[in-house]
Amino acid sequence: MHKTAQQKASTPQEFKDLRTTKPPTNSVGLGAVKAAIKHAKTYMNTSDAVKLSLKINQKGGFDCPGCAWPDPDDERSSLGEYCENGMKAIAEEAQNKTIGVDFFKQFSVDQLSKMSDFELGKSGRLAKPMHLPKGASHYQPISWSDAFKKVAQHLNALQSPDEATFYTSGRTTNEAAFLYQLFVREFGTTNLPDCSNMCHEASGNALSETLGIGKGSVTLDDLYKAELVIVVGQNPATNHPRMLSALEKTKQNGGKILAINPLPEAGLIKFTNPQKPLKLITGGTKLSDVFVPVTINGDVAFFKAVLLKLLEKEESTGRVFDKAFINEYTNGYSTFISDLKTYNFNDCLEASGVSKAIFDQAFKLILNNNKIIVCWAMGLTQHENAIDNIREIVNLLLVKGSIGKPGAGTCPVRGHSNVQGDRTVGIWEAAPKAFLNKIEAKYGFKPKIEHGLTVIESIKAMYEGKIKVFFGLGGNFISAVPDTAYSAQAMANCDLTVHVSTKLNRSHLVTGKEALIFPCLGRSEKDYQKTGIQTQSVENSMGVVSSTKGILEPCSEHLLSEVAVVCGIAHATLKERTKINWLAYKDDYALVRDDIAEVVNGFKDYNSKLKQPAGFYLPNGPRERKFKTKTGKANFTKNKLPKWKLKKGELVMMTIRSHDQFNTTIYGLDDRYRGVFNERRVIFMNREDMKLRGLKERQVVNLKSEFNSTIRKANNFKVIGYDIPKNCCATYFPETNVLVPLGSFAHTAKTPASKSVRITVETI
Ligand SMILES: Nc1nc2c(c(=O)[nH]1)N[C@H]1C(S)=C(S)[C@@H](COP(=O)(O)OP(=O)(O)OC[C@H]3O[C@@H](n4cnc5c(=O)[nH]c(N)nc54)[C@H](O)[C@@H]3O)O[C@H]1N2
Ligand SMILES: Nc1nc2c(c(=O)[nH]1)N[C@H]1C(S)=C(S)[C@@H](COP(=O)(O)OP(=O)(O)OC[C@H]3O[C@@H](n4cnc5c(=O)[nH]c(N)nc54)[C@H](O)[C@@H]3O)O[C@H]1N2
Ligand SMILES: [Mo]
Repeated sequence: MHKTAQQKASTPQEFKDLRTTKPPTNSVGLGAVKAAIKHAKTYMNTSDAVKLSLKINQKGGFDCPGCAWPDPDDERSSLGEYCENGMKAIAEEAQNKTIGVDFFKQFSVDQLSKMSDFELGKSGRLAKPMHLPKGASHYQPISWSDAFKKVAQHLNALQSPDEATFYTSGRTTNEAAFLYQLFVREFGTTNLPDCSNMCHEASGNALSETLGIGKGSVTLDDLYKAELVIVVGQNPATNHPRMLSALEKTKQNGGKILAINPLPEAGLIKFTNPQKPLKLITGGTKLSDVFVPVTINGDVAFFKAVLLKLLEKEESTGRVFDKAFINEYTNGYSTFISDLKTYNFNDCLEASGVSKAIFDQAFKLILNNNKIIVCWAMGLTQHENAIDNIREIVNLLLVKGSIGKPGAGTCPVRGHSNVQGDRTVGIWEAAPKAFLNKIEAKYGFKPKIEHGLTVIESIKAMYEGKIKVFFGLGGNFISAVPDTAYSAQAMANCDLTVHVSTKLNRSHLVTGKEALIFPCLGRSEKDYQKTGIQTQSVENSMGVVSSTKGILEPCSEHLLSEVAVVCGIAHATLKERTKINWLAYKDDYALVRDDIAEVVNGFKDYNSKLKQPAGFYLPNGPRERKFKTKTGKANFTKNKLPKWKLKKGELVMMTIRSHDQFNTTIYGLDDRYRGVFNERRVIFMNREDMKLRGLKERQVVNLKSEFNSTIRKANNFKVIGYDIPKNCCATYFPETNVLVPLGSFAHTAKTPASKSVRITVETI
């Protein structure tokens, strides 16, 4: 008997050997340097490691495939703009082991599914295209041209192009992403779900509505000039380590930092810059001036409490709000104020879970500073009321006039290294009409205008048999999405699932009736094409587009670039129907950029601008106080307090990243900054909540979530007592994605609410 899709999708439940220590309060420093070196030495050749570490994020080098944090415009450290987790991301990609035909002959799909995510990733780089025929137990080799034909046959046999869905993860470069969405639109659908749907979609929606652009407004230089940086719902020491160098500069220039997070994350407290030897000895910089241990999803309540107090001060002194800014640039102020007045300060403070003493300290910082930047990530976006979270932050910045001036503005800190760029060049199931018109004018076909399916809508459609082909450009869909068991069945219901990947992952094992793996080049590798080694480009979290060029030899001669894969499939599928010369693009990526320059705003003279060593900035209205919203002004909004209540015995659970993972790629089994070693199946709980339930440290429990009368279960987790607000708990993703209901998502953005899952803990 084959294992079921659900069985293959769940992570193995065996324990390793958990060790815990007191969590450190300092981050990075020598420990991070040592960890980076150890990792590189274990998985890479030494000469490759040295070559790469000198070229990461250097001008003319290659863009780190880790996070989307920007590189300084001017000086870059001679040690390499690297960080521990960037080094891990690169070591993961530049591994010296490959897996090819023999590997897949040796292990059946069922056997592979028994491996942990860590083991799957460590088996090596994918080196040959592979095919899992209908009913087969093992993947078999296939030639590229046969593989392209297979995809084409399936796509062309569909009754409607809308029976296919085309996912993108955020590592894909601008060139590959632009061509991919162009192919999908010419094929005839707008089903372009992407990892953004699970990530910063709510930021994009809320910022477009209020400020007229779905991106942040600040530059790195603004961070250096800010009087106050608020870091909310984000864990930079693990996920954006180079952000800590920027925060260190904020502090050196006299700025203050306010951190708002249920967890006292090490990097929010103190930082030792690894690029400054003296700091390694003297012990680093204290980062947060005030730390606010908000309850999970207590952010709207907290910011409302702040706004209420600010309003009180404004009404008594008249010196708190920036009235000149409000009058000239905003809309909806009086409605916002009359709505705000319907809330009671004490109720808001109570709902935020913050003590009055800590509130007062935080409030003072906000009251007394006028150049404020708010940085946020998944702690705000992965809730049902995510849009409200972000809009309330905008309200705060607007009353303070903290937008469109040096040292002030919005800073949604992006995840994947090119997730922002992918959206800019058209990976969007809801692309604006103006963009589609330009596609039509340039290429002569009519792209579909109706919105396509997001991630969770695609899953539902696959489950219901309405989607028959799933295509993934990068990523690890089954492990990244919510509701693992349901989603596994959705994958299994497809006729064909295809993944373009660098590494083996669980999505290759939870397949449709037939499946294909397309192994592709990674960022760090040279991309040889007819006109020479190709350069590509990416956009960082602050809207800077820069070039990236691999420097290592490809790990296998059978790899294709993502651009070549897209061109191959488009050519095979669209044949005579196409109006586009697909094969020309893969020989010379400069041609793709010429097209982007014509179709996408802000890319005029793309090819020549890309030659600027530090790249170029895309236009950004709010930076200049130009707000291209429906009202032509920056909009105040009315936001409600979230209304949900825990049932007796329930906890609210956030699913977060450990220090040793990049999303679903597990680099190792430690979470050093939280004092957890050699185990991922843990649940962090408040010690009083443990006592209430009679739970001891390391006791093994099962987790259960009940949503709309459906029960979901994840078994075998060890309890760790932790400094987390009462009624809150935390676990790692993807192990607990099985508990995240598909039906619980951010309104309008449809981002799964994976930071507010209601669960109960059962002893066994
Ligand atoms: N090394 C490494 N780097 C990465 C990634 C990775 O996995 N590994 N992932 C990349 C990607 S795709 C992304 S999107 C980013 C993710 O970057 P983060 O958003 O920093 O990642 P998470 O681990 O999801 O952490 C969420 C943080 O929000 C807090 N939080 C949770 N709920 C709430 C809440 O209700 N309110 C507040 N105020 N805080 C809350 C958590 O305690 C945690 O500190 O990182 C990117 N960079
Ligand atoms: N419960 C819960 N779920 C979450 C989250 C959460 O916080 N909690 N976070 C969500 C977020 S923010 C995100 S962004 C998603 C991430 O979702 P995804 O982007 O789908 O997942 P990743 O783990 O980043 O994808 C890793 C895989 O990408 C492939 N890969 C790596 N580099 C390349 C490359 O250069 N090219 C190609 N073609 N493939 C490559 C490798 O095969 C690797 O196995 O997960 C989401 N899921
Ligand atoms: Mo993300």
